[in-house]
Amino acid sequence: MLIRPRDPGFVHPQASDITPRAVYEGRRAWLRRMAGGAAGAALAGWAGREALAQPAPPVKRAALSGTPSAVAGAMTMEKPTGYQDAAGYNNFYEFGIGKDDPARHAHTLKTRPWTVEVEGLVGKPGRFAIEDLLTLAPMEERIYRLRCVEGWSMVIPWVGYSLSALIKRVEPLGSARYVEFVTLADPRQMPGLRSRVLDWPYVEALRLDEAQHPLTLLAFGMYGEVLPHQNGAPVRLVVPWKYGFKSAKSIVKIRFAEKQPGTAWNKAAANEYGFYSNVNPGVDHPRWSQATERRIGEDGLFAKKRKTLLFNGYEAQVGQLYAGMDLQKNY
Ligand SMILES: Nc1nc2c(c(=O)[nH]1)N[C@H]1C(S)=C(S)[C@@H](COP(=O)(O)O)O[C@H]1N2
Ligand SMILES: [Mo]
Repeated sequence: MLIRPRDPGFVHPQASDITPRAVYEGRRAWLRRMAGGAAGAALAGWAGREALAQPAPPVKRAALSGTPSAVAGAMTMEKPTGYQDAAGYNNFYEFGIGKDDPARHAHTLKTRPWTVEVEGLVGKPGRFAIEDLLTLAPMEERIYRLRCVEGWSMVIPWVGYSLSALIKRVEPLGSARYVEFVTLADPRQMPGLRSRVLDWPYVEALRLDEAQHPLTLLAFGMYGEVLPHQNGAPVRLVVPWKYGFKSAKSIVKIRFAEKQPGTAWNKAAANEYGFYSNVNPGVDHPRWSQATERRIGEDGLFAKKRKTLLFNGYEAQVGQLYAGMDLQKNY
C-alpha cells in the first residue's frame, strides 16, 4: 500500500481460468435457482450432510473442493476474476511490495508442518494442526468480491468455512471482545521482512461479533484448489465487507482479547487505516478515492470503473453490526 507508480515491470497475464468458465457459470446458475426460501434451506442441510460424508481432503493433493454455499456464495453473481490474475496480482508484503513479487517469491513459504495457536480469553485454548483445521467443518465454496483499499477489486471463489465454527470450538469467555490474527514472520522464508514497511508480524483484528459473522471465512483454497502460497497458504481470513488488508494471510496465531488489539496497518499510518476499514464509498482514503474501483482483469483503455458499494455490497448481511455507529469516525 505504498505509493507505487504502477509497478512498471508487471504485465497482466492473460485471464485464463484453470477451471473452465462453463463450470463456474453452470454452478452459479444452479446457485441462483436454489438460493433463498425453502429450497435454499433444504439445500443447505443437504450440502452440510454431503460435505460431512466426504473423506477429509488429502493434504498433499492440490484439489480442495467445497460444496457451493447456497447462503453466501449465491450473493455474488459476477464473473470470477481469472485465476492467473487472482494468483498473479497480490499484496503480501512479506514477499515484497510489487504486485508480482508474491507470485515470484512465495515458493519459499513452507506450509507443512503448520499449526495455528489459539490463546487468550477462551475456555479451550490450544494448538491446531493444519490437518485438523481442514476437517473441523465442512468446506464450502464462497464467491466473494475482494476490494483493496488501493482501488482495485477481484471476484474470487474461495474454499473454506465460517470462522465461527472454530470460534465455537474454543469457547470464548464472556470477557472476550476482540479477535487478533497473527501471521507468519520468518525471515528465512520471507524476503520482504528485510524491509521495514511494516512492524512484523503482520497483525489484523476484528471485533468478536464481526469474527463470528457467518460471512467471515477461514479460507484454505480458491478455484477448487488449495491456496497458492501467494494468496495466503495454508490458511487465511477473508472478510468480504472490509478492505482487503483485513484479510490476513498465512495465520499462525488467533488470540481472543478484551482490549482492541493494535493492527499492522493502523500502527503504520493510523490516519489512513482505521480499525474497522469497512468498504465505504463515502469515506475516502487520504490518497485514494473509494467511490469507484477497477476490476482486475478488465483494465485497458476502455474498461469502465465500477461503483464501489457500501460494505462492498454486503450491507444487507452486515449493516446491523454497525447500527448507530458514526462510519466517518470509525473508518
Ligand atoms: N500476511 C499478510 N496478509 C495480507 C497482506 C499482507 O501483506 N500480508 N496484504 C493484504 C492486502 S492489502 C490485500 S488487498 C489482500 C490481498 O489478497 P489476495 O492477494 O489473495 O488477493 O491480502 C491481505 N492480507
Ligand atoms: Mo489491499
